[in-house]
Amino acid sequence: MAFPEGFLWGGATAANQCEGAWDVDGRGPAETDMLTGGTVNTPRMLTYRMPDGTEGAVPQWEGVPEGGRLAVLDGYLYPNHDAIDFYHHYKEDIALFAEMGFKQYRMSISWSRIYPTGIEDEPNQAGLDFYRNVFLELQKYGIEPLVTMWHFDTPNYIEEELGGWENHDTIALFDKYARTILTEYKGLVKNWLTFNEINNTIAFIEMGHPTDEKYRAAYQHLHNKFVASAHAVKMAHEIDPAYKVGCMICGIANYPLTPDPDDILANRYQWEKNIFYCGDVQCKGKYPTFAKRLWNEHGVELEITEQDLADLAEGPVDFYTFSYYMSNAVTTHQTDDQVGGNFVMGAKNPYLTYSDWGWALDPKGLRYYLELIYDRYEKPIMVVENGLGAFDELVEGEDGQMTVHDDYRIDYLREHVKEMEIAIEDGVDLVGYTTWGCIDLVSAGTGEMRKRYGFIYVDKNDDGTGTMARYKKDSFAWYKKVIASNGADIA
Ligand code: BGP
Repeated sequence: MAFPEGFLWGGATAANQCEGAWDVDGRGPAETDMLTGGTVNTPRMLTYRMPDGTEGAVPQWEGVPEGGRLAVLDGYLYPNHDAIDFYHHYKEDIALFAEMGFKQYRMSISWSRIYPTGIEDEPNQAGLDFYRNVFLELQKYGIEPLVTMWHFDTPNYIEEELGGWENHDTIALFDKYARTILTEYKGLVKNWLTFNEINNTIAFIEMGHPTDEKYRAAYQHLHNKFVASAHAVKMAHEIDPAYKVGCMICGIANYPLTPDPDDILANRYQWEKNIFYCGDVQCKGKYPTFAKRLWNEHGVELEITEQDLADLAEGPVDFYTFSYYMSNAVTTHQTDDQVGGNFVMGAKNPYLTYSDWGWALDPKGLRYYLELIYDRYEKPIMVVENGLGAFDELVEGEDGQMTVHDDYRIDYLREHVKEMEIAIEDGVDLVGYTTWGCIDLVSAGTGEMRKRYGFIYVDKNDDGTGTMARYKKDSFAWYKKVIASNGADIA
């Protein structure tokens, strides 16, 4: 049997996409609270108010006009405000995860529940209590938490008043937050991730209208996060030697569309810019040689201190994690057949099929990615997001219970599990797998509820209606069987 004993099967969520209770018990706002819903063709918008009182909305990757401040406005729907109300349903949800046999549950802590603006001296006790209760509930069932410290939700005060991640001083605020949670949850948590899909910072600005200045800001933003991540790793090891800390990369397998040497080079550079740049710094503790070329392309000059470089060298991560949904084809040739997905645009690959949201379905790309990355870093790896966002239809099952017949989801997951198995046989030290959105939640990219990933259906609609009732889909029983057999029975 390929999957090693103790393999960490489970599921993943993020605070901003499932908790709801956005302004409850002292939580402060984050940018994700001012994001509207979108669709596959229309972007999520950030809503804002100008000093003169005029109001407006811009696509999320554009940023608000100079002087504007994010604001919750009348007439807009903000899906993350209530999400699936995990804040009040966590006991019921964790019981369902336990019923599936989860060994691990990946979740994130919302920074602004702990420090509402980020600058307080003392943490918000109600926020600390909430996560303690969640960890205790997981402990009851023997489920290991895998905790992401940052999943898209910097306190808004830091973003707007202090310059966000472009400001080197934000590192110290993150240090304080990291120290608080690492100290508070000692004994309840073993495995941590610092920044979710840290590499999306560059891909994200490229979705809009990137300028050299935007590239400079994005690379500086990343540098500051690298240093904060290295601090967190070092701190974690000091606070509890049993702690292990990983990086988290948006993992997209890139292929050249043609054998034209220009495409081969462009593809390699895409790997470097989008995937290796962050992984190398976080796994090796130093910038790779090609960083210079990337910076020079946009005349970027970064503020990097000697101390920063020393800190990076002292804080390489213990393991590598990534999300995997799709591959991407890279070409220098003109192509009308463009596809987008997970914050990246590429050419359409004629050998693949695509999801309803245009994401390439490519299980073999997962094996490709795992083998390539393991060879590069030789650190334990976890796939911490994978899954199919699809339309689900709630119907009455044979037992009279409401359910979803989601064979398409089972097929998708099965094919990916098969590829993980081959990668393990080929020598990859793969130690865990948490499928994305194990319970339906708000889509990060489009803000939709109807883009569903879960084994558990949540009765919540895009217009905000719904009872929040939870129902088991067919995939629930399938995954339970996969976990119980440690991946041997995936039929
Ligand atoms: C990743 C994020 C998740 C998640 C997932 C699916 O980018 O880490 O937060 O949402 O992709 O994407 P989407 O929600 O856009 O379907």
